[in-house]
Amino acid sequence: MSKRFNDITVVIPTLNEGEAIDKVLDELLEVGIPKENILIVDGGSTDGTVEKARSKGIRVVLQEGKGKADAIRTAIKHIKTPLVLLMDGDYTYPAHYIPLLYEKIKQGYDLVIGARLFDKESQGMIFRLGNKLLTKFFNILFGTNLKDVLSGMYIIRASILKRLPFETRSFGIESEIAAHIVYTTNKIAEVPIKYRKRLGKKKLKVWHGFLIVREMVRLTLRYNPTFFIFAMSSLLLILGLAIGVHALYCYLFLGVTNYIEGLVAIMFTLVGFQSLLLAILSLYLKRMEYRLMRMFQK
Ligand SMILES: Nc1nc2c(ncn2[C@@H]2O[C@H](COP(=O)(O)OP(=O)(O)OP(=O)(O)O)[C@@H](O)[C@H]2O)c(=O)[nH]1
Ligand SMILES: [Mg+2]
Repeated sequence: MSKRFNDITVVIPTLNEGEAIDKVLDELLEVGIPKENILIVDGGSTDGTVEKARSKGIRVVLQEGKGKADAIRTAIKHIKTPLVLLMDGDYTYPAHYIPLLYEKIKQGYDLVIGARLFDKESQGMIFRLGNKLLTKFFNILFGTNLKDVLSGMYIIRASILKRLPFETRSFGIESEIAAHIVYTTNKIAEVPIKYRKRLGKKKLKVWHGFLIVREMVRLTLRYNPTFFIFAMSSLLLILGLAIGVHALYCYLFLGVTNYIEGLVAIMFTLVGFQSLLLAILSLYLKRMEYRLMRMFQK
């Protein structure tokens, strides 16, 4: 048998994927993933998912806590290989892309994301648009240029997964992984993959999108606070200048002197300007932290 995938564990979080799990596992075995390197982390399925997987001789563990993030955290305790591939148990991610992702991570990346190419059949319009917008939002917050930060199929180094703070709940876990790597080693690559229509019932609801936005904002506070100081101070500065221009216009052209307005304008402008300097300072601190981290990692 191929020794090729002996250093990787394929982790599949499942919650009632009875319709899909057989096909997902067959496909993995066809690609050459050794049986003992597949791990299912189940969230309490009641539709025979666990039984079906076990009857194929696949290792199944029951997750601690709740949601997909806790399932991944549970998986860590059972992983002995240096690489981990995550994928959904809903037959959306074709296993034959695994060798491509695998080759890519061997080039020295820490995270290789299977970036989904959506079409009309595989995902409804709202979910396609939602995925695009969320990835855009992430790119703005973290200065990245990713195509699909929320993909459920990715290879990551186990050592990094073990160091992850796991502060995100449920479906935001992919953005936490990406944010963590952007601010530690920044070795992320993407490989385009086809995406299929899922079998069985979807767990992700539209409102999860808003939760993911909230998690991304929290991640920014943790990993990229400069962005916040920068945004707030720019807002103050713009507001201060606008009020100032208005006060000046009233004074020069209408002959109205508004002291309060003038005072507010001066205060906003000064505070905004000073915070902007602070933002620049924190940017330099962040850069220093990044350089030091790279030095220690060498
Ligand atoms: N262990 C565990 N797995 C879960 C839980 N919730 C969802 N999953 C699994 O996580 C994977 C992702 O969930 P999906 O419903 O496919 O959500 P999605 O992939 O974001 O969206 P679609 O595939 O487009 O429906 C699937 O394999 C689910 O079975 C959970 O609470 N615990
Ligand atoms: Mg899915």
